[in-house]
Amino acid sequence: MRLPNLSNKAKLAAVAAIVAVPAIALPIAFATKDGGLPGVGSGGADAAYAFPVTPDHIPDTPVRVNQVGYLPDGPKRATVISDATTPLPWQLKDKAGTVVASGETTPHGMDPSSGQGTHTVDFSDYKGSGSTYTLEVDGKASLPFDLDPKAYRQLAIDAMSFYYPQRSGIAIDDKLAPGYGRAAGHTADSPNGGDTKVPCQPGTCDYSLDVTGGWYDAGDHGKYVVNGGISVAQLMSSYERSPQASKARTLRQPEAGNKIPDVLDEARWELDFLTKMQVPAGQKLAGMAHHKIHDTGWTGLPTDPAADTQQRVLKPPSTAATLNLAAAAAQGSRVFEVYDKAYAEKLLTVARTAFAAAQANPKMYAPDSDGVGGGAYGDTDVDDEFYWAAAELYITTGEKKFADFVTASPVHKSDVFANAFDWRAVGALGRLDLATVDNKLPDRERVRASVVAGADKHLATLNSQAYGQAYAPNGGYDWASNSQMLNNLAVVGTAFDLTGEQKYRDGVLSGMDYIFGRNALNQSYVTGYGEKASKNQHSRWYAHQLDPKLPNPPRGTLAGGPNSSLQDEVASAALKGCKPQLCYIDDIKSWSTNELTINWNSSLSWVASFAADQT
Ligand code: 9MR
Repeated sequence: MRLPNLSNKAKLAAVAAIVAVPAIALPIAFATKDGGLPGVGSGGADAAYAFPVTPDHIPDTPVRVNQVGYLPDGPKRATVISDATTPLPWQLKDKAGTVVASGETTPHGMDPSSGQGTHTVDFSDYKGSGSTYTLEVDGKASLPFDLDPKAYRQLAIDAMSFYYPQRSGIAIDDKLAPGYGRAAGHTADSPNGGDTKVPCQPGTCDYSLDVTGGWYDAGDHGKYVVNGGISVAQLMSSYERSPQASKARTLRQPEAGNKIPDVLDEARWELDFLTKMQVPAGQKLAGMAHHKIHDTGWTGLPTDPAADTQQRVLKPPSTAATLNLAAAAAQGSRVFEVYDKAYAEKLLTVARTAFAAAQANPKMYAPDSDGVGGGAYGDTDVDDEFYWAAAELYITTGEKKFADFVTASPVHKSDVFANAFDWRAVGALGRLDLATVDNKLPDRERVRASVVAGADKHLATLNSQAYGQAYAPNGGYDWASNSQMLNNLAVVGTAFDLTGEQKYRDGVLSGMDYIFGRNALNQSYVTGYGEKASKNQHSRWYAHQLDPKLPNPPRGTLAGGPNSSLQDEVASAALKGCKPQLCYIDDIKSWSTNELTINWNSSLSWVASFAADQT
């Protein structure tokens, strides 16, 4: 269940209660359910805690459920840690403790992703609704959860409202984002002069650009075109799959109420920044996009964006960034067409110019080695970026030359769903849009079938896993495994949109359970959602763990999640030898397992809005 909004005092009482009671009595401490937003205008120091963060000591339980909830007409699955080889009895109890359904678990055996003996429970047949249910197996109770048709409605809003306090170049209004108000970051009056006149890396070009605005990438102060592009694209795709629902969704942002869907207002904030990263006309590489802009050295934790004193630098253009800009701007052009024709035209010009520049400079690769002061985002295979950009330009313009480019691309017939898509592998973004957004590509039926085939594979994966996750890499879990599995769920969700087949809807809903607590750590990876939720994601300004005066990340913030490579010191000290699912620690210094980013919240936003629409 989502924790109720509480005042500080009430929260402390609830925390005391939760710590004092055994797991089985937990529901009583959380008998109140409230789906509302924290009071707008309630700003000030207290407001940072307008939603309760997880107390530090949640009693553990071997019964792992989606701590947020299940849709009454959706699948309801859980996992139990047990080495028993025979089925165990389970009971579903309502708030009053009455048994409303019962059955037996299915032994699933040793789960390689966690090293745990597991059983699964399926209580989908129970169609009741209400708050504070628990699942008991062998006398042990799960954390409480709701059965609620609206279980995901607020999440879709929160996941997308994550972007406003992530904005650069604008003061964050505490009335709109209570507890998150802060001065504008990287504006002209910033200690380092901000992003108004950022010079090129010495020796690469001799101009400066105004690259103010956009979103900070993650917990750092950098802004990176490839990551910005896929994030904004995913937000725009959530709009394109469901314009009506998007229009009805009010986000916490200054533009709310301006007659443009809020998700598009948020997208525009980033599109404007991406556009500023384009090399101006008259310069040697005109039309290309600079790969990234960040500090010359890593800023420390915590550092408010407005307090950054380090020199900012514009990194050289890259083909990947240029094509990313082309794709995002082309998509932006068509979604803004009905709201702002002039802006749509401007974006299309940007996209065309970028695509042509990339064709003229097809091998300007950003190196993996450039990771000081900001992430590298290196990429030496840009066939997929070319494909995605051409696909978006084709869908927007209908021009044959782009269709020809798409159909001639080696990516067009490759299995873009073999692995999860991300900032480096973007072919799937083009394929998904070619399948779902109206166009006349000659082999469109084959394109659509390829999405369904990709979804079938992810569905088979999630149905085979003890914890139901749509992710089973060979070997360990990758950086941002949570985003990867959510992106796999987006493919499954798209198959539902294409076919209307129930199994795909069930797959998405069931796959989300992992993110919200049906996992080896009993961990909800989304702040403010679930009894035991991530709250210390790596961030320079949501650094509550380091400075109690600062807030935790806003609710609806996704943590990157288990990463077998343990690249940071905290994770490598605490988690050495971990099984993939256990390679996670909710510590602000564990940037390789516990960061927050714009592209991970865009995965969450897409899937959450899909789930919200299933009511
Ligand atoms: O998300 C990125 C991940 O796929 C890469 O493996 C990793 C190392 O290059 O970088 C991640 O991106 C980080 C970026 O470089 C800087 N901002 C924070 C990002 C999330 O950790």
